[in-house]
Amino acid sequence: MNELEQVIPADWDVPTHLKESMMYSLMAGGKRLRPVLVLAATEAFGVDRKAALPVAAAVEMVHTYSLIHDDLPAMDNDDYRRGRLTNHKVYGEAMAILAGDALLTHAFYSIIQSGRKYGIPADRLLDIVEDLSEYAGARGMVGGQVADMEGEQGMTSMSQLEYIHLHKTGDLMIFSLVAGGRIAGANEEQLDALRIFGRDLGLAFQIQDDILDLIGDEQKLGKKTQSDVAQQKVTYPYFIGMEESVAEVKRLTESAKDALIQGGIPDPTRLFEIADYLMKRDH
Ligand code: GRG
Repeated sequence: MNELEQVIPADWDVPTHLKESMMYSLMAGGKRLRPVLVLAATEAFGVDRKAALPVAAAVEMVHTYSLIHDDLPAMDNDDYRRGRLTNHKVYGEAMAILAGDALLTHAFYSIIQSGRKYGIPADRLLDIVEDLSEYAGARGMVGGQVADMEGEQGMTSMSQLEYIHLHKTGDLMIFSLVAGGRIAGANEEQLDALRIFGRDLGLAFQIQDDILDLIGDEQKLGKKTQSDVAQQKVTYPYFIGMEESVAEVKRLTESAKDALIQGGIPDPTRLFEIADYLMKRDH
């Protein structure tokens, strides 16, 4: 996305290694799911997606920061992400932490810029900034990450697992959809519909992740049976089995789509397509 390439203006005086480290992870690819949700939500109201580009870039910056920090030795200690070496493997731990911090901070700048560039009213920007602080922070993604970390040390219940999925993964998706709606001037009922869509979609996305993870593990372990593998990781298939998990992804996708119809979203076609694509994805 061109918008991402230009997030740090050329005339800004930013230390070279910091800029490189930020751009290394930001431009490493990935599905760009969250920006796509912002743009599709704006388009669902017949509004030009251009005005939503800075907010779409902002949510990808927040997502990228979370991946950089998640990969650090103090967290998941991963060597590869998005098909290349993780940020700290290339730039060192200290720079990876700072690149993540800078991406998170810069996301808020990008949102404010959308007001200046495209004339989005200040009250809408205020709501978007408030939402991002909540959905990405302690009550949102960071809280979900902490619950996940703590869950790894002891037994996780089904409701704890749902909390982790909803916050760690779902909240940025809800933010993306609601922000797209806010840019387009959606009313409260429509914003609620986008929230429900995001919640169900986020949960379906994560259950599908669990399913794909299990299939991947099985292929690696060869001889082990599905249930042997499922018993080792506390995931949806662990609690309700593979078949039920697949059915749950379908059920959540349908209820997500239904919320958009009930909530009077003028043209949800693209959002429907995204929901269907996610349900069928194999990576
Ligand atoms: C460090 C505050 C903090 C949070 C980390 C996002 C996250 C929270 C952890 C990443 C680990 C993980 C596998 C999370 C669950 C699903 C998820 C969010 C996967 C990554 O999102 P994708 O699949 O990634 O959209 P791409 O690379 O396609 O953007």
